[in-house]
Amino acid sequence: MEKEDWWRDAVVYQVYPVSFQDTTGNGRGDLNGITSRLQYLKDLGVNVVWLSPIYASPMVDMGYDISDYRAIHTEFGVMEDWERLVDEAHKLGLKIVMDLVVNHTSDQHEWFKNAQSGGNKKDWYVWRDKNPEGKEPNNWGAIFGGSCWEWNEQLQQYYLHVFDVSQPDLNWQNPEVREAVWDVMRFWLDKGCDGFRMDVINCISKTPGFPDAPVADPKSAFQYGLVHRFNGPKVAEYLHEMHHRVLKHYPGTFTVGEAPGIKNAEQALPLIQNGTPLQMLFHFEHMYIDHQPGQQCFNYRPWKLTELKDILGNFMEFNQNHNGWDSLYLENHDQPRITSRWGSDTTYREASAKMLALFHATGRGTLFVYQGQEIGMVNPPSWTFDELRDLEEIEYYNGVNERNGDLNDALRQIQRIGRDNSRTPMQWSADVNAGFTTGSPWIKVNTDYFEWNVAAQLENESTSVLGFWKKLLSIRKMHPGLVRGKFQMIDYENQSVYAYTRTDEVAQYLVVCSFSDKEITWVCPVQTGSLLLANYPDGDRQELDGMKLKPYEGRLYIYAKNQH
Ligand code: TEU
Repeated sequence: MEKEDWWRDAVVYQVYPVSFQDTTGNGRGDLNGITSRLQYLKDLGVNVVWLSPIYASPMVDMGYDISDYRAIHTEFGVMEDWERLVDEAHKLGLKIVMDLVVNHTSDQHEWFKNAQSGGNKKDWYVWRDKNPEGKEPNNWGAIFGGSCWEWNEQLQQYYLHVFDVSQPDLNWQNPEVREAVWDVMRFWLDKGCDGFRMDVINCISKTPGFPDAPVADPKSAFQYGLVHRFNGPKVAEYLHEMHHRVLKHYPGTFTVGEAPGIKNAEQALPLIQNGTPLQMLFHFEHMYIDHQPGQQCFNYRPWKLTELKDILGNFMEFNQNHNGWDSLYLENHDQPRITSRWGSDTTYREASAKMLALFHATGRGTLFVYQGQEIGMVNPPSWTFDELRDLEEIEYYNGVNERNGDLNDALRQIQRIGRDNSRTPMQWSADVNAGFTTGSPWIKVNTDYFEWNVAAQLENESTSVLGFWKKLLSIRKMHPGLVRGKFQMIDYENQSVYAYTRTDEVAQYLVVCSFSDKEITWVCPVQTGSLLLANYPDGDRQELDGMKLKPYEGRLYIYAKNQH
């Protein structure tokens, strides 16, 4: 029998369908491609597969702009392909989680087409008159640039779009909208879908009265772009309604809500305590660590390891004391590759990819692995403007251009932090286009695929990043203390070593991760025990003055409690 809270132990693998596996030769991944790789995912040790959106969409925001919630985007396949994918997944004991994007629709959705011509669904979206000066109702900027308000000539009103102009926000205050969303959810759950990742779910309620944001220039800043547009007073109420109307009738359904702008665990708790209304959230605090406050991600801010410890440590410690639960992610389709970001994508690529894997997979929470992370994929070394596909990067580049800014620097920032870095095709083999497509790929393939690919790493499991991930996931499965046990940070002040223990009735685990690119010595303040896993072959060097840690060294120790 499956445990009621099975989702705590789950290892979720995020598939970005358009970049995963093409079977038609059109250069874009598809559902049959995902089905063909399910055995690979099973062998890796995951048990849930989350699909980024595969619904009908004009693809302005790569499927996060949905034009029909009940149809499959034609380039991904047809409904029978989805059904086969789910059947095959279930046969292997894998669950399929869908992306639920219901803060906004595409402007090509029938609902919006009806609304913008003044039909009976007008109030399904958010409309406002001009202000007394004949301008936009307030100074809110859209996350992808420009104002949040778009004028409609026919209705003589503006509609609200927190993201792109082609992504009008649904009006969640309207009970008909909520009813329509519950129906969409039931539709997929009845068809065999096992749960949802809910896109920007804390955006479904805005600050009442729509007051101005504190920053005058509405074009500036992503994080200010969250103020008043996210975390309105009704988020919890709507999600509890979702629970009562839908989720509780489908016990065991997996739920994770994406929640940018949730600043700490206290703020998250009402949405996840004891797994209701949602089981967990994706907060963004560790992902914002290298952003200038109040500015877009493209503006770099240096950071210290203790800041990362503050963010992640506080979430874990608070949640374990309050029946909350963490989601653990270091990559997704909106973030650059973690090995490039926090590790080294040159000299110490393999070591740092493994150290970050160890760090990631030994946290207290549900584990989310993004496609390609398991083989240590990295950002491509450079991007030209013509190679860019992501609207956020293109808007940013155009903005720099308009201000006569430094365009080479813009491309460097995009290479460092832009969203296309994680959207390059999955590197399956050394064959043409990394085995992703026989056609012409929709986005460039990282040229390092000759060396860095799944096939090569399967052949060298004893040394490869992929082999390391497999070991890690099987260890996590065999040692529940690493998932559910108590988390305790140790040597907090250290700016090079991130170390903690995880403890349950059976054992105490010690995780030691060096974020330094130099060899360092570390004095361990607790009992170490015996080595379970390390990312260097001779990874147990201890001398009287402490552990000798190589660049990006990571170690996992176990100290059994019945030991003396
Ligand atoms: O993301 C929300 C979000 O806040 C990020 O996209 C953010 O803009 C980015 O990380 C800043 O660099 C979700 C989806 O994951 C994303 O792909 C969509 O574009 C967005 O919502 C709109 O649906």
